[in-house]
Amino acid sequence: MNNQEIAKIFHEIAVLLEIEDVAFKPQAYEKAAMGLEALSEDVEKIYKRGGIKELEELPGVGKGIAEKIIEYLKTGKIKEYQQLKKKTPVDIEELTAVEGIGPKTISILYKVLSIKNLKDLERAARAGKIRRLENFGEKSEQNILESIEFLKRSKGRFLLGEILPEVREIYKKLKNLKEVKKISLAGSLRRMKETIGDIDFLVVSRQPEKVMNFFISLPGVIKIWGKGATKTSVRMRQGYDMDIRVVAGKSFGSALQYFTGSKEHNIATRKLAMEKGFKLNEYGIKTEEEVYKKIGLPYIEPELRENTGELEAGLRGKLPKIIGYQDICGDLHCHSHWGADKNKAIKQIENFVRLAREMNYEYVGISDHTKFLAIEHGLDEKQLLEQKKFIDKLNQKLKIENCKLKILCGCEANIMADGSIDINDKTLAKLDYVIAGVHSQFKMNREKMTERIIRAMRNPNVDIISHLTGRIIQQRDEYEIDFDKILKAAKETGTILEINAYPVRLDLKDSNIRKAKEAGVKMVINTDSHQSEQMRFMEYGISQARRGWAEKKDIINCWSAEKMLGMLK
Ligand code: DGT
Ligand code: CA
Ligand code: CA
Repeated sequence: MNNQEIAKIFHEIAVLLEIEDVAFKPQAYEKAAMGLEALSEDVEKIYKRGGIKELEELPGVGKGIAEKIIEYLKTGKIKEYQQLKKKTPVDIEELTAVEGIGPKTISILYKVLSIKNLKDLERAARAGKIRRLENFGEKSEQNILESIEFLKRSKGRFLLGEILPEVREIYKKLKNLKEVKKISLAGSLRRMKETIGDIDFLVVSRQPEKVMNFFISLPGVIKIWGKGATKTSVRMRQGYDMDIRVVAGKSFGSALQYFTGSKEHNIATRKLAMEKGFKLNEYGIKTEEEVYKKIGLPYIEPELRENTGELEAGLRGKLPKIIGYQDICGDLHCHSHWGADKNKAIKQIENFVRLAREMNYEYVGISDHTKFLAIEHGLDEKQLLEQKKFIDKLNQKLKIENCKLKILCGCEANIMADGSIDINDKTLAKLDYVIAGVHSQFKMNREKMTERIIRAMRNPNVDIISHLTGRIIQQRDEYEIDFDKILKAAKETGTILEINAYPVRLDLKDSNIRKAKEAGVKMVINTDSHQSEQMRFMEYGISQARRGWAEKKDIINCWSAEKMLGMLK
């Protein structure tokens, strides 16, 4: 499609014109670019149908810009852009990605130091050349270097599970501020993405300066990228950035909808609005519900806002009723380390039980590693049965206390290279349930790995498959499998797939979950806790399931003990 390519050129023209100190035109190009991004029909088609007249009717497009569009359609280039680019031949996309670098800075850097791209910039900063420029100093040079470092490291993204607890503390502080009338998280954090680029707060206040002053003096702030009445950005000691935006109460809904994103969802909703004959922007609507209602949609949960079909589903009244954060009845993946130290493990199990009661669970399952995993002190057959006996006794004790919690005894066995399980069937059959997962030899080819897992699924004692991708986020890639084939086998054998809630793992990505649901394969959300407090990770598994459109009927630990145990038989 031509639209996105022309939009990109227009964005760059806007920056280049600003470098030239041209008034008004940059904003016009910026507006036109946004309009094009939101357009569903290719401009070429529009032009062929209605000529320049119809182009001029597009949002943000006047006569001058319409001519540029035609020039591009006819020649594949835009002369003005090429001339501007000749004068300032820099990589605009790369340089504007550095915090604090805008058109004015790009211009100075190019004119004085011939800096064209990120590499040039880093070299100059390291050589101490930036600080010698007028209006720059050691501080801005340091800022630039730090921002480049940040861009390089893990592409600047952070784990949801690492960030969320810290951000909640900050959220509380902001909420308690008397100048703050309303507050919400926005951006990828509100959508609960597995990794987060930066953190976005949205606030309603009549005294933005006070809010901004409080924000920049929060403990942990090490740098202020910019401070204004409507937006302020800071860097935290932990390495991530936080943005805060202040809006008027009457615009809270539209602003929240906009800043929650995703960008793709926004573009699609704005397109829908335009088709209905009005313009959707960040202003003027009080609640998100009203925003969606205006475009003929029911409320869409933030986790679904990725433009992967949620708008189409909403229009047809077919949005899923995704599981809620309070819908979980138990956790089936808790490690007690029975093989390492039995006395400690007993205490550990008691801790799991205590927390499970606190979390109002109906059941909690202990699933220790098995013997092949020697480094984890995996249990052999004898130890598994011994643990089962202990848990049976503990259950009796709970029953006497009139406690509704049931402790289940399972294991997390290993799927060997040939697909066999490292524990004999007789023992597996005696446990309440069996999880099996690949914990070794990840580098098999796709076909072999798929066969390996399917063979494990065909073992009638295996109920749940864990670690189906084997990835460790930002550390280890997924192993290769034919996911569709696995789904087919899971459906056939009634095997349950595990959504792992552990923050660096999150085996089963949102896209996997969505496919499993569509295939009618059941899933379980487990924390893989190695300490009782980690049972609180459940939330990250739930958010992953929500992002995968999962409903209560898809997730077996949203079910009562009776129904769930029936599934494990
Ligand atoms: P992140 O920070 O990379 O994890 O992802 P987000 O989604 O939090 O992105 P961010 O922080 O850049 O922007 C917050 C929201 O603002 C984003 O989800 C949607 C909206 N937004 C930002 N830039 C654009 C844009 O160029 N076009 C549109 N339509 N929306 C945007
Ligand atoms: Ca963000
Ligand atoms: Ca942001």
